[in-house]
Amino acid sequence: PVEHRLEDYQSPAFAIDDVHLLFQLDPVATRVTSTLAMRRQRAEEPLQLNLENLVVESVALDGIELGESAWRIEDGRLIIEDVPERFTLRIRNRINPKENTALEGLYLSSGNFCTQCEAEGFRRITPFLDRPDVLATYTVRIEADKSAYPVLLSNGNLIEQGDLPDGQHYALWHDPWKKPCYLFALVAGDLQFIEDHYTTAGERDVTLRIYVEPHNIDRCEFAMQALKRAMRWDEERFGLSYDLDVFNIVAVDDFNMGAMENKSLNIFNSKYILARPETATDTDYEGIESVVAHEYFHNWTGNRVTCRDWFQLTLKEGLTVFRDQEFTADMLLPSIKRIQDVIHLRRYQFPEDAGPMAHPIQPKSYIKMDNFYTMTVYEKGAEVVRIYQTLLGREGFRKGMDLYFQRHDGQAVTVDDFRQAMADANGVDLSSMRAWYDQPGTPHVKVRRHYDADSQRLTLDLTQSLPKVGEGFTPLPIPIRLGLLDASGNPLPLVVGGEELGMEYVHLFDTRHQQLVLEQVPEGAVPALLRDFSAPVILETDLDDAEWALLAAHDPDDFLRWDALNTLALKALMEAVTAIERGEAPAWPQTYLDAVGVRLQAALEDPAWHALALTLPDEVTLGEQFETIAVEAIHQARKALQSELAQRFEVQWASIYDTLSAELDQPYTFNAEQYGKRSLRTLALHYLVQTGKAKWIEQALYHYQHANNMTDRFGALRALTGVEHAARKTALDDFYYRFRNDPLVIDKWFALQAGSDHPHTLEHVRMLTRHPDFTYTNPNRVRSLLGVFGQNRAAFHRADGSGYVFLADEILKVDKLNPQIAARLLSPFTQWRRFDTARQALMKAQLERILQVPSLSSNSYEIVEKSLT
Ligand code: DPP
Ligand code: ZN
Repeated sequence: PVEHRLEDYQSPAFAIDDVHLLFQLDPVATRVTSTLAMRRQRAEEPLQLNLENLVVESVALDGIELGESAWRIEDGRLIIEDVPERFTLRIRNRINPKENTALEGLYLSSGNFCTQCEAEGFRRITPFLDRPDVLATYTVRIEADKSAYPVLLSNGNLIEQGDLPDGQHYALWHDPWKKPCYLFALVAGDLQFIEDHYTTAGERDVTLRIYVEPHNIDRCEFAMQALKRAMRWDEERFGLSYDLDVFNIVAVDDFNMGAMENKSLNIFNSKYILARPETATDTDYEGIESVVAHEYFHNWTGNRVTCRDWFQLTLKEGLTVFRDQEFTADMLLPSIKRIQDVIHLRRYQFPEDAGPMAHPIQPKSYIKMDNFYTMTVYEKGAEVVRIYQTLLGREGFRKGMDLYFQRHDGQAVTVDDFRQAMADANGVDLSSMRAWYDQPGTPHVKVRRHYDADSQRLTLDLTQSLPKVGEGFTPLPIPIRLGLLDASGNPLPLVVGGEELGMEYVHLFDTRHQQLVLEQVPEGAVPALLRDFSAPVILETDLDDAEWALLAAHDPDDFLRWDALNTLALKALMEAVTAIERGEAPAWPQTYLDAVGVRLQAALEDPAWHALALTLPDEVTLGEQFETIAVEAIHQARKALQSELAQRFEVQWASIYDTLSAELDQPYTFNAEQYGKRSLRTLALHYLVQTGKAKWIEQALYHYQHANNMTDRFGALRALTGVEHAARKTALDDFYYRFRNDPLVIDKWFALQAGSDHPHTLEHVRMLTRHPDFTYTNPNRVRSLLGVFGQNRAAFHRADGSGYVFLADEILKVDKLNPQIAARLLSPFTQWRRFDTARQALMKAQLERILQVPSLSSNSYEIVEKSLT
């Protein structure tokens, strides 16, 4: 496998200005004719077009057929030595969509044709300069059987359509906007659509359509409304309007990613479009709204301004995730969204950044780009974009965005161009931000306090480090949003250097070490640091439990209050883990139990926040606090605390459950208020079931059976899957038969069992791979069973290693069909060094076994190889 490096970047030797494509669709032998208007940009280089998995039938230069000696195919390239300054190249080639189980390029999903070209799938359609800095206009003619494929779609505007002999028909599409080939899309199939309209600020009437398979036509309305909300929001917040008269979305069942932002023809994993209250949970609704918005927002951040090369991926992804986060915050509740995102970041990105696949948000090298669509590039990338906004303010950030589009519309640019636009628009120097793009790992910020009662000064001794890089790291600009509370929890003004800075300010900590001196600070005051999680760092303070409890009770920042309680829970759990490892029973700190008691009293005042605050940290996040992850002790500690909180507060949980049940006795709507109430009620039910009392298990079964929406039904089912009781099987069987014709819901059924606490989860999952509804060719199904299993700490890491052998076998099966998905499934193995020596050896043995497989994909090879070195 070849490694690609950022430092080797060279601009393309040829430009392609205009592309004409003819598709003669056939499931096993589609013919593609590509006519490219090309221009030499560097002397004395042969023309080299990328290609993969296709058969070239003929090549013609300026209308003249080239003999076999004039071109050759070598190392995934079509090479033509002799070409003039300007020329037209016509290539005919053949592809087999039906055999395409990798789901890159042109493939079939439920018998319909669709495409996925990002990052490097276009080369599986036709030979091309498959790189994002080659921008062209596209005209696409599609020919296909009319009865099997009545709908024919591509990017841009429909120019013409009509019938052809032999039951065939055609459609001609033209996209006036120049784009890189990764944004190309084609869809052909038996689809129906819903239609709506949006009028832009500039009075352009845009026709909006969502295409689905006919049986899903009643599940698209929410996605359509979400799209319209996103279109309006982008105009209001960023002044960005849509730029064509049509915007189409197509939902398909077989899709490697969540969705794809192809110009004016977004293709979605049906998981992020289809929803009805009976089949989709609140979380699903939230996901749909944010992914629809995310892909729409790419029209400006990604499509109009694109990436120079794939090392710049975070330029469009970090920025677009940030934009969709801000959108969801406005649609739902800002503080709830922020807490959710931080939980997610700590759970998935922090471990990645600490493991062997750690990379800067701008990676410096890759073997398969597909492996770098990561939590780091996306979510940490979004945190870095957020830092600009924190430093420049919303208005300053908007000025930077405006300048970015003014300068770079129609170009393929770099993260440095983005940073320069932010800096120039605000007249500031942002060069130190480069450090966030160049270094892997989560920064640590250590805070030590010195209080001098006589001078009323509180000195904060700040130290930053970057353990992943070590001593030689370059300091990062870390904005610390801070406030101060007095000993009774009242906010105090901040005074620094004699200057009154208000009740909150952002301190920029941008060196290895700094002292921040707060003045006029009374005895017992507590600093509130990193409000709103103002930077993606690990904060190590010297606050004691009582101080965290004070913050948990009184800090005005919703995020920090949540984080304070979460910190108390983590500390309690860490002590419990240590106790369990010593063979002792855990003792729960009174400060923490009291803090929970206080929260329970107030829970109904703000259900959404309390649902988050009263959920214990997950096992992975807890494991990250330790050098060596003690699988059993962590699992036991968390279960023990859950059952402690369940029993101790049973009365409170029951009362919350009853009150919310009465309030929720109304038709389902997806809105922030109901969402919050449902979350808290489900959490209460979980705790009640954890008491182990038969009456609560029966209540959960009743809750399951009488739910009028999927959020409630699934919440109850989840509570039941962890228990050893007949109700578990009753509910799981019922769920399966009720929804057996609904793949997205059956995915939930698989996922629930794969993620279960049940002691026999491995056996269940093994059985489920033989279930008639399990298939290795559908990514959603594979992720639901095998992906979720790999994330299940207790089941995957069984001490005898049987979980490892099982998953490795399964990954090898997937790797033959779909390397991208296989490589993702490997991620739990990459953490092998974090476990005890026995588990390390068992995991490593599986990685080595995988590496020995001669036909291993380069996707999987890259992950395994990097994990072992
Ligand atoms: N479809 C992926 C996303 O939108 C890659 N562009 O993030
Ligand atoms: Zn994206």
